[in-house]
Amino acid sequence: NKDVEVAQMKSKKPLHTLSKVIKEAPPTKDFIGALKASYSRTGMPALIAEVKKASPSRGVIREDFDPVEIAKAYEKGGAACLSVLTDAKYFQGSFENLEAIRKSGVTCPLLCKEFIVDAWQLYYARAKGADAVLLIAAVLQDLDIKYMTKICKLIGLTALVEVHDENEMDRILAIDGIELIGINNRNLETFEVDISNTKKLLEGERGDKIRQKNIIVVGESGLFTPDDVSYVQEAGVKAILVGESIVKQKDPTKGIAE
Ligand code: IGP
Repeated sequence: NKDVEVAQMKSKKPLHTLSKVIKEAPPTKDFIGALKASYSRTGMPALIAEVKKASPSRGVIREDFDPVEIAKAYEKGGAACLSVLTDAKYFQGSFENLEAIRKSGVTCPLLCKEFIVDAWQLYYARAKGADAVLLIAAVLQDLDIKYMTKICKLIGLTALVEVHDENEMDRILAIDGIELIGINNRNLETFEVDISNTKKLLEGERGDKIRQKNIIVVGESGLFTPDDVSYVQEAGVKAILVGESIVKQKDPTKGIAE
């Protein structure tokens, strides 16, 4: 349970300690800027490449997992941004991985992939080198999302707000100041993946509203082939978040498998 884990971490690194670290830390990198630059340079959805060792649905994805080597390969392969899993219980990730990648000379903006349930975690992620964080609409109330996106702005973090159904999308579109929305094609309860979910949530009035608000949409999960990428691009995404299909490749500089 995240709340217990966070309470323990909090007692070791209280907010006043983290504030000091953040004050002395270099400024964050422009996550959305990097996505836009990549999209306009290539005409293809910008790649957010995920450093992911394991998942609850797949078990261990890559045995010889070296997070820094994989991050470097992704950057070399043209990723616009990286996503680093920090959750230990389900994904065998860690904040050490995030920190090590930040310190390794990799220059891509970094998304901290964590189940955020407490605003303290935003400060912690920032202190460990994150430029962006994930806020999951399925686990947060509207008020939490409003409050957390404000804190993110204060400390220089970009918030990627994740939705997976129409109801969550409508909730998020009713909140002001959201700049980046991720549509998860994986149902977090059943683990079922269906990439038509991205298309479904971008149709009609929802799509109109997203364009009016200049929100960048990220297609997340279950993208394996160039056809999958074209499909979500046609649906309206300007960025994609890809883990499994690239993390398991012998040469992760190659991007989505041909
Ligand atoms: C990557 P995939 O199918 O390419 O490995 O998926 C990413 O979308 C997925 O890891 C993810 C995720 C999340 C993980 C999306 N939302 C929330 C943990 C928590």
